[in-house]
Amino acid sequence: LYKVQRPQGYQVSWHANPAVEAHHFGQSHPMKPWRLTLTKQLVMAYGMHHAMDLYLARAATYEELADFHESDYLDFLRQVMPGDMDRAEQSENVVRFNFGDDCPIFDGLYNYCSLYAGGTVDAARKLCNNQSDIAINWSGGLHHAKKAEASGFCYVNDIVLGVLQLLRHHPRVMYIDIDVHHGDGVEQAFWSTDRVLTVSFHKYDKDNFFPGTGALEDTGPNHPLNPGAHHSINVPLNDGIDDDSYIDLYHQVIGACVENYRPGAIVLQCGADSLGCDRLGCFNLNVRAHGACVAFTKTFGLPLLVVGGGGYTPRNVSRAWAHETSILIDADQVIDSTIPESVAFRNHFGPDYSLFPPLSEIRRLENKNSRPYLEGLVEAVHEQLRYIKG
Ligand code: ZL4
Ligand code: CA
Ligand code: ZN
Repeated sequence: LYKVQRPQGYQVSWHANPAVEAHHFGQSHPMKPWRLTLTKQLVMAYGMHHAMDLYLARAATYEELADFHESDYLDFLRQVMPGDMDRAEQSENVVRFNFGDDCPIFDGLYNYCSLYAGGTVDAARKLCNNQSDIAINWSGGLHHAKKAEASGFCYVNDIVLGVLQLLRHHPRVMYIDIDVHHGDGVEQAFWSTDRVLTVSFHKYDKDNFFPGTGALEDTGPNHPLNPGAHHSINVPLNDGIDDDSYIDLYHQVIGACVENYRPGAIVLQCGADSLGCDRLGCFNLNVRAHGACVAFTKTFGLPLLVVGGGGYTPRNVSRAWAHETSILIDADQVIDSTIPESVAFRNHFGPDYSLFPPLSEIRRLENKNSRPYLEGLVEAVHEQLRYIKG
């Protein structure tokens, strides 16, 4: 075990319920809650749990879920059973609420949803009570869920619930999403308000990449008197973006957003499907570059709610989230890049047993984001920020 010194001056809290990890979306479904087990094993093998306050996440109550979701939808979510997908009397709701291959009905579905949502709500409340400065829920980050619809492996939008908690104490909250997919559910939930600035970086290809939204031009409601106008920021990217371009872009976009909007708290969705070698993703980031975004976000010293999200190559998801945990507790400089001998499931990390395998080399992808294209994105975002004053 490695000795990690508790950093002086700020508290990091970890919110998780191991019951989340045991749920299965079904044979060959890309979403594997088991990646959370792997993450936790790494974090513990490095001794990072000694430097955080550990909380067992409660299940969010029905009423808490109803802060965002419609009761018709929650009632269905609460009572469906595996098999209902093919049961005639349920077929209307299965279609209406968008259940199917992406969002299957599996054993314990409502339990799964209420536990990951409970973690994010708890985390947000710890930040509001000043009992935590940085609160982490790697099981959250399910950014596609709508108020009455499941979408893209997401059923309950824990991020929206967390932001709603933070809005009770902070006039302005900024949401940042580095998942390879567009954070459409969060954007939509806060589309018409200037109290939340949403920023998503994602692969954008309207007809060929899920969910097909998040164009640069989609900046909020078009009516200038709608307070939400200009308060959605979209950074649409092409395949193969590399470490240096992404970090540079992130610094330029997020630096300017924080400076102009002056949020009271930040919510960061750390979807790990933006890493190279992801089963569904098409970016070419290494673990260090993904982590550099987390590190930069932390430099503002604002209350920070960190959630997970996508990530479909479990060994790399756990590497990224363990590395990011070490950044958040200020221990990234003291932990060994070789994965500890003591870690459970260590075979998953071979043959290199490194926290930082060369993901960008393993599946070489041409960077289809030219310098001028990226410069144009930064220019457009800076232009948009001229309308925003916090
Ligand atoms: C799968 O193998 O692009 C689901 C989904 C289930 C198992 C057996 C069924 C086989 C890939 C994906 C048929 C599956 C067909 N199984 C799925 C338009 C689509 C309609 C559904 O990271 N088919 C939909 C959603 C995306 C679509 C991405 C990202 C979530 C997040 C946050 C959500 N949906 C085409 C796909 C498989 C499957 C294999 C799959 N689904 C890949 N991409 C999608 O942003 C957590
Ligand atoms: Ca995103
Ligand atoms: Zn994703």
